Amino acid sequence: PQTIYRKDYTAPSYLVDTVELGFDLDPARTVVANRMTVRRNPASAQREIELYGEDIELVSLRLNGRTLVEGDYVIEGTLLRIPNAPEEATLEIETICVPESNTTLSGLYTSNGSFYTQCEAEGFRRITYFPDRPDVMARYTVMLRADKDKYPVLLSNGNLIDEGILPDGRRYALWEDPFKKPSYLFALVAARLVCQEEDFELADGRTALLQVWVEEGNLDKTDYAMQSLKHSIRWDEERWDLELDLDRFMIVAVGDFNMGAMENKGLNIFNTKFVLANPRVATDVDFQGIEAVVGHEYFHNWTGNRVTCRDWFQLSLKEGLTVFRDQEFSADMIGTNTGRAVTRIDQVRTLRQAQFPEDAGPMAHPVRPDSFVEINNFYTVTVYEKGAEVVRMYQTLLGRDGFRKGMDLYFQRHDGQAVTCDDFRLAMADANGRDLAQFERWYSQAGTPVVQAETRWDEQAQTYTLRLIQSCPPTPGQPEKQPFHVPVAVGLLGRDGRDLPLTVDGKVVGTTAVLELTEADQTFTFTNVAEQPTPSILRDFSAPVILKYGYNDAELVHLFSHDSDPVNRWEAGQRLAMSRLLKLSGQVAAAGNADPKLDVDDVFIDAMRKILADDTLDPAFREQALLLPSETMIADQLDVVDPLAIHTARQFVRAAIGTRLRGELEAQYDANQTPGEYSPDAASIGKRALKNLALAYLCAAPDDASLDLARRQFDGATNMTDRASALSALVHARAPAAGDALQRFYDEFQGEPLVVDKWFAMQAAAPTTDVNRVRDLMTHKAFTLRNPNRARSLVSTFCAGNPVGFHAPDGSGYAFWAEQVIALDALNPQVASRLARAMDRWRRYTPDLQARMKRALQQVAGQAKLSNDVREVVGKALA
Ligand code: HT7
Ligand code: ZN
Repeated sequence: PQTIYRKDYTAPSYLVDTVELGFDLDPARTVVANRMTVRRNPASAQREIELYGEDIELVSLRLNGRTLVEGDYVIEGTLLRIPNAPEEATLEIETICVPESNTTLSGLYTSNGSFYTQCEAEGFRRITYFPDRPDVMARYTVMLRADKDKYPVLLSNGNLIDEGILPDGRRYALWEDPFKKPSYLFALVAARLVCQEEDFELADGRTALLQVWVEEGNLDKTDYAMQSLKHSIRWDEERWDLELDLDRFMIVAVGDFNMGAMENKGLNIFNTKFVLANPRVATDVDFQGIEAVVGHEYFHNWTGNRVTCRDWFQLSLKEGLTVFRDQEFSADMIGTNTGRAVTRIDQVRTLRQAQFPEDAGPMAHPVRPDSFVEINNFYTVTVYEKGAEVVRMYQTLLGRDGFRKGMDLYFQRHDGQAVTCDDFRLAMADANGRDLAQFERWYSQAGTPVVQAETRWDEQAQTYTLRLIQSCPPTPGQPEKQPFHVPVAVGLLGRDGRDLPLTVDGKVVGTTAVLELTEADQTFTFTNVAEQPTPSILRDFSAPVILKYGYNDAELVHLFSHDSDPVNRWEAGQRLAMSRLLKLSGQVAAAGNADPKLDVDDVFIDAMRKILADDTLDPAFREQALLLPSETMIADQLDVVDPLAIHTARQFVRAAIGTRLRGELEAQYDANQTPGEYSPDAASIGKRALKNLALAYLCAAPDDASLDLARRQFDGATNMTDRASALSALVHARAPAAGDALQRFYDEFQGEPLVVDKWFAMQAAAPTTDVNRVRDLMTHKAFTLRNPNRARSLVSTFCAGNPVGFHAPDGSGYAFWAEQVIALDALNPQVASRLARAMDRWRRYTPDLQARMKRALQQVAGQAKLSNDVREVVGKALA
């Protein structure tokens, strides 16, 4: 496959002003008529019209009314070229596609018999021939025609101009989008749907019609999505002065979807998982996900749609910025300081769980990649989550007001344009009179920087010096790195646990100083420091780096008990836990079949006890503080990964907490009940989280009383959060009641696809589940590989979320992985290629596992027929 390089970018040869699309929708043969006006781009030296098309049949092509024949145009692969084209032209193109056979879910496809589109990144070319690149922005008019009974709802972007019945009895609808947009934002839906709708008053007094469209039978699950949409609109108005620019904003839920949702202009299409919720079927995490994703897609209307990307290398321009915006939205919706901190802790966890490993593996790439084979492989945690961290660092460096000035200038300069990450950085710099040239390295250099800290208190001089040394490991294609511009937020705790006032460069700076680390090795001095402090470094996780500092247990306990920065308070607990987990997994690995004689010290257990029982702390924070680093995070700290040893060690610590804090856990279980009507507010969610973590710990060292507690919670639960948590506790504890509970759960929820996904996922993740059990589950009548949510719930959860089962010593998990990647690739390369990434870190495992993983990778790589998506991932893994 061909590699595409950022450095090879050239401007489009022709621009498109208007596009008129006519669709005669038929699952077996949809005819698409495309009439567009094009003109030569003065910024391009190229004189040919270049159009892309994929998996579509070209019926006719006319230029200024003249039918072109082969020779007038040339088709090479997906590129159609028209040489010797005039300065301006009207192109008329007729093509045919087959939506019902489109299992890739890219382009126009059917789901449960209805029509949906997904055009990002390069799906529009699967609908018609077009200069399908984000820097070609045009105005669209769309005529939809379809059977009136099967497809009573016909939707597209923008405003509904006309609708009715055609002489032949079919239904038609004419839509016009007043804004020019890139082709990846085009969408249509033709379906039998119902909607919840509302008129909503915007800040400038206009009224917009808001609609949430779902299949019949799901109208009892749309309230939260609608509420989240209204909150999003209000938040964008209040925080950024950004208004909805359309009279109508639609959300449509579809059961077959590759990702979470898509921000098509005025017609957002969502995976049902991020729309449908009520307390019976959705957990607290589901409700939070809906709020975040509804917000995210809505916020794209400005950051992505009004100002879009010049090319796909700039993807983080819209995704990093929009993730940052949705993170801020979720934090503001909670409002309290600890609430904000808990959302921040979640973000740090995601980075460590998924982005740091990506940055250290074969798919490592900069936030703005330099090359790709398949762009769909670059919708990554690096582009999204690390990209959001990069945006957050501007705010940390410039302050909230400075960041806002930068955003205002960005929109002022670039509204209606397709731009680059550099344009965003320059808007930030210019609006604040700052030089942010070095900051560019966050976009161009891959890898997670390591910041090593050393401190010295000089009692005589009353100074405290902090030496920071930064480095960044090599990544594919980037052997050497230059220093980053790193904001390091620092506080100093006195012996009494309180923050000391800070003086830097003779200036009193409050109790948290944002130091700007720009050199490889730099020393900062705090003056007037009258006692030996405990440093709290990288407060609020001020940069996406790995901080190394030789904290001892006493310092960590001090921070864990007192740090005014909740993120670093949590971090101290994670460090205490991680040191124990690493030591214990080493012991297990070294013992082989002998008894490793494990033990957990009182210092750790007492620190956990203190936090658990501290009723002055929010339950949500306590839950985060008590949650151990995941098996993936532990593995990431080790040179040689033995998944079973890690699991055994972590289970041992969980069981130790369950046994030695039994009384406190039971007390918290009782104290954090949420009787009465279910509500997904932050306080109630925090209580349920702490209560259910207490239950999980109690069942980690299962005794009859704890299992009985879980069984009773399962039987009596009035919401899905409590029900699923209890079921999971029973399944993980291998409780005798687990089998019966699983069956009852399935029986009750078999009509709810999203709950059936949970049912599969819970079993796939259980350490007791091996490949045979997964194969068994694949024969269940509810299983299909064709639906991405279902395939992910069982196959991906097992391969990426069940280290013990997946890494079985006989390699059976890897053989299964190879089989499923190959099978899925024939249906849906995007889903297959995400599954393929479960093997990314194969070189870090024990030699025996490594050899087996390599064989499985080679088996996939050796397939004659493989998508570019999967070939790129396995190729890079083996390189
Ligand atoms: N911008 C959207 C990306 C997306 C996507 C990309 C490739 C293939 C399918 C897809 N569905 C959605 C989602 C977002 O970040 O908002
Ligand atoms: Zn996005």
